Amino acid sequence: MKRIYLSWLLLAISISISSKSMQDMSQHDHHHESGSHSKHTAKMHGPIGLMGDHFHKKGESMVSIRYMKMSMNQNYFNSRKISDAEIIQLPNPYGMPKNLSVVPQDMDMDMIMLGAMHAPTDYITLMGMATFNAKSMNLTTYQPMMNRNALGDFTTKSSDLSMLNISALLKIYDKDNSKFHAQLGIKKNIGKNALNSQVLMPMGNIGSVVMPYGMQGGDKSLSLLSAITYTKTYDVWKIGGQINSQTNIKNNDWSFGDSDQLNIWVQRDINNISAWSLRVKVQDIKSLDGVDKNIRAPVQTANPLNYGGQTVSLGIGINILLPQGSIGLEAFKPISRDLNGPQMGLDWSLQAGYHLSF
Ligand SMILES: [Cu+2]
Repeated sequence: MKRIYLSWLLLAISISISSKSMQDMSQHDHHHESGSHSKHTAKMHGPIGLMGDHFHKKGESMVSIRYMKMSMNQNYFNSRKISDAEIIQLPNPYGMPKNLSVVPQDMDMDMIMLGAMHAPTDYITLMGMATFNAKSMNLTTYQPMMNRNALGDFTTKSSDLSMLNISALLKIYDKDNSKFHAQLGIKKNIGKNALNSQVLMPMGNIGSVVMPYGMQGGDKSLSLLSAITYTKTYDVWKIGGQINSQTNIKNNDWSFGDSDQLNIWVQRDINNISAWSLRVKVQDIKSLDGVDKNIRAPVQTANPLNYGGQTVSLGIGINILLPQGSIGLEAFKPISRDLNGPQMGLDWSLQAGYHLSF
């Protein structure tokens, strides 16, 4: 999925919709929306893992808390699984030892996201979010030469307040149970980017090194967020599509690559208070941009090229209305991946969250 293709698609959709939305604006002083908005159903929010999937009416506010877990336990080279034995034959781009000698075995990432939304007018909803993340990785160190036996395992960990972002959701169209809006925002990554950890070196000693990029608290970059989202409700069904992009505009030495994401989902009411969802997510992330000269360990994650790639995942979720607010749960599993490798691939992820509108 190429960035240029996305821009053209975005442009084409905007043009085709804008003529309609002009007509819509002139008649928009009728403040009664039909159906979905006034009638609270569990599908008024999209699947919990989506960001900025809905906007609010003038004067409405919402707060949310979400938890996300990502679990990885397998290395990939492009779309193929790759073993430790193969990885330690790959060259170490930083010189000595000649080959990669430390191999990631599994990684868990936990994130907590606090969000708030407020609509000062019917046309603009402001949205802010803070993300805290905690990462843990287990690795195995191999002898750098000769018979390449495993020397032992070790764990690295980091946790940090990682990101702050603020966006405006701009309503383009909201009529006949169809909603269309754009998102424009900025994301500031504030996580520490040079955290150290104790590691088991290939020579068998324990040393302290700057952790590879993926284990850092953040990258200190500033990014532009943009998205367009369309949803349509047909009685008990709702379908939606979102294209979103994250583009780095300023970084310190290095930053994680730009990303584009396409989401297509369907939701269906189970009863008055719950709805299930099915979502397809296509994610394209560029490799890491820049370099930190202090990150030079003989491990795949120290190479900026071994980041990013494309992943297609399938998510299944449920939203449930509570007497106060609503909860959502969504589980994800990749169905295909093409990772810049060697790189650990996502095995599964889970999101749970709570929304409260007032
Ligand atoms: Cu909201």
